[in-house]
Amino acid sequence: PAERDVAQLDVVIVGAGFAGLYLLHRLRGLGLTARAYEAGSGVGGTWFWNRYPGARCDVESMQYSFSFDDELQQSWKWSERFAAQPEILQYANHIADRYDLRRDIVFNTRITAATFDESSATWTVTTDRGERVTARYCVMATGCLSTARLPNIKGIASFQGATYHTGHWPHEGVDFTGKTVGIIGTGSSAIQSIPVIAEQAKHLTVFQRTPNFSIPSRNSAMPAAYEAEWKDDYPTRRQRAREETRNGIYGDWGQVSALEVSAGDRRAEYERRWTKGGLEFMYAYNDLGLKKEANDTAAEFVREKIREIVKDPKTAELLCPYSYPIGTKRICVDTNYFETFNRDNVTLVDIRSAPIDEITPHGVRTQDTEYAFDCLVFATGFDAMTGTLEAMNIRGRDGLALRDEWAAGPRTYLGLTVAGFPNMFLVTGPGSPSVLSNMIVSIEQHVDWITDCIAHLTQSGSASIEASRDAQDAWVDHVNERANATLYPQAASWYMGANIPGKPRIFMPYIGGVGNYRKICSDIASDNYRGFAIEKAIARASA
Ligand code: NA7
Repeated sequence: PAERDVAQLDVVIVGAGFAGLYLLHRLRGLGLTARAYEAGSGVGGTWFWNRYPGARCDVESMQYSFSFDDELQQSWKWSERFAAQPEILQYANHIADRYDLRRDIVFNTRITAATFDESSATWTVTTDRGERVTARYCVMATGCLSTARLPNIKGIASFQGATYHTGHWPHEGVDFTGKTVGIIGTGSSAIQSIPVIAEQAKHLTVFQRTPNFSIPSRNSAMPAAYEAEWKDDYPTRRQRAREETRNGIYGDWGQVSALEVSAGDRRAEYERRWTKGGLEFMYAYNDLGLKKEANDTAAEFVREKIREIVKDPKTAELLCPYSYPIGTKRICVDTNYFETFNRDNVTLVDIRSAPIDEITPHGVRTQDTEYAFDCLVFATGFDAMTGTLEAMNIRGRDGLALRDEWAAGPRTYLGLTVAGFPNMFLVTGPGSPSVLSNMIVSIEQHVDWITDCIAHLTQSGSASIEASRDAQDAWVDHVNERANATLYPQAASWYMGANIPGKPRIFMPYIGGVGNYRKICSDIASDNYRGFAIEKAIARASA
């Protein structure tokens, strides 16, 4: 074979985003040899690739940051309440430098395959540079939204102007000054970029298939008193976020049903939260994700706001979401999104009623109109949660392909492991809270659990760990049961795989809450890794 063996390690890590970085740091602490392979030319994962204008995190920076090192969290200074992409990328680079991680990261290298060898209980991963690396453990720190997806619209390759996908934005940036621009999609990436592109472009046309709920962020420069209050109380707040919340975000969580209070009080509460801004709007009552009637009160409040903000009543109505309960598709957080539709240089086109027929060399043709553009922006999302894993040729026991195992939807034990794939771990995999949570909180929990598990195996002289089919089946049932008790499966969302034609419709993340989930994971580990088979010695194949 043309491949060359380049290394033998204890652990091979795929990806150098926040998960891969923290893993490297923790594994080194155990004295293990670990190396991360990264397709990009730098660290940061999501924040390395998604450089579109207006990209920022919806979780406040005081919380979207690592908590494992108090000196780090005390010394790092965020400039805004919601940091923008360049600052988060700077933070990722700071992590890499501070813990001297770069010497164990191989950049510009994509893992194309990973194969488990039963006789030695090791993984061999293959890179797109023809290298082969062998390791006892393989950890997929590949992110949940890392395979960008272009729509399959006829003629897409024929467009002669510049095209961009928000998830693969050019490093040098794009200047839209004087340009006529079309953008397809109105998800979170579009909602963040549209106001910024509109300020530059000569004209921006937004092609909307499904309107989205969005809450104003009320972002600002970081208030010094706010930062100090957080830093003083960090240990308590971080602990509460981890252990007591549904999504790993410390905040103002309402404890009562929306239906228990008077219409007047409810209105005042929504108003207060809308004025404050951010995701906390969705925490107003404890049943917004559970009962349609409760959910309707919040949804209608947001629709009223859209009608108030957007001056043209027809445009306002088109921007109002009706087809799914609020929050069951990823809620968006914006800066001037709805306001942007009051600009003279912005047009909203409803492609639900008149779909796009084709992309032409000069623009977009819908069923009733032809539009000419200098540039086209695809804000069309990702093959979420499974796309990146399935794009690799991952083979476990008996040559079993992960792709085949997951043909009817992903199956995992705890979102951390897969039966038939010993010694492979997933960080924030399907079946874990992942995308329903503050990702950094979930990443820290997964990395800590994985590192503790590897430490346990190493100390006990074990060769392999593997989830049992029974434990996995029970976990998948539990994940589905929890999802079905909520309103979430009612939306055609990427949580459900609904954005990818042909992808099985399964609610992929675990909705039982990060606090509960953390406890389940810890209990399983303390109970001698319940549901896992641990092999003491390596089963040597006869020569
Ligand atoms: P999303 O949230 O998946 O949004 C993709 C958008 O693109 C959404 O509005 C889609 O409409 C639209 N889309 C996708 N395919 C098409 C086609 N074929 N035609 C027209 N419109 C299309 O991706 P984002 O990048 O915005 O956000 C991803 C996550 O990143 C976000 O949730 C945060 O967690 C951060 P649809 O709704 O399917 O009708």
